[in-house]
Amino acid sequence: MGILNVTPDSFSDGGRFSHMDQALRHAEAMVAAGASLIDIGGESTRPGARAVSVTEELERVAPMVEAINQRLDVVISVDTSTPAVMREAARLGAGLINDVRALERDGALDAAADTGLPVCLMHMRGEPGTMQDDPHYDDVSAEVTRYLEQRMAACAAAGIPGERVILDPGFGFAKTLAHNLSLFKHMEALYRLQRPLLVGVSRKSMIGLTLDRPVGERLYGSLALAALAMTKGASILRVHDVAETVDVVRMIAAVQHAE
Ligand code: 9MG
Repeated sequence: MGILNVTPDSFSDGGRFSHMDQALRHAEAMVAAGASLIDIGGESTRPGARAVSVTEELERVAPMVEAINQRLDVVISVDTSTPAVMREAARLGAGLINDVRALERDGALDAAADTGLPVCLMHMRGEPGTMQDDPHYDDVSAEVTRYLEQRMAACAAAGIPGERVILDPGFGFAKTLAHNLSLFKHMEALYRLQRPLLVGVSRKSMIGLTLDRPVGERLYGSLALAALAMTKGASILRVHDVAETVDVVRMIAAVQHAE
């Protein structure tokens, strides 16, 4: 899964079309490099990020979903917690709803159910603006697993069957470095829920803090975690560096399929 962020200032001025063009070219490059999904997000979920209005988010995401759907043979994932964005993206051709709030927003369960699309439920506590303010867990793997199990139950009650659900432990969301490393080490705890796992660690601070690297120097750390996530059973890797990650995935798959 290649990441395509349509950032706050991208479409807010006269540069709208050139920025859209740039984003499209980036999506094309990721597909050419082997991405089978493109995750389009119009709201930053970085720690401390500001909230965006529904209108702003729709204006950023909808044209990209439409343009990519018309031009590229790829599954479009829409990274949103906003019911109106889910509905509009589905109408325009999105194939997956990726919600870092696990459909907890008012109306999100019903909107996702109405689209009939698969959903990725991610673990987070609180909101991106404050989620890193002293997060605490007694047993991070057990608590993340329990939360995702509860959200699957909420989905089932809203008419989203288990077969349409992908789970994500939410690395970097309301977790310290120690929480992230422990959660990664014990990722197998999530197998109990018997759903595909999506892992997003690309360029994240757990790599920066462990290796003491700025964001531009986290490729090798990201690839190491991508490889480890695959061997731990992850089905989808959400990444910035698609070509490099595809080599890792292909190499591991070749060994896994050998006699
Ligand atoms: C939008 N977004 C940012 N990080 C993410 C992650 O780790 N997983 C998912 N599903 N979405 C993410």
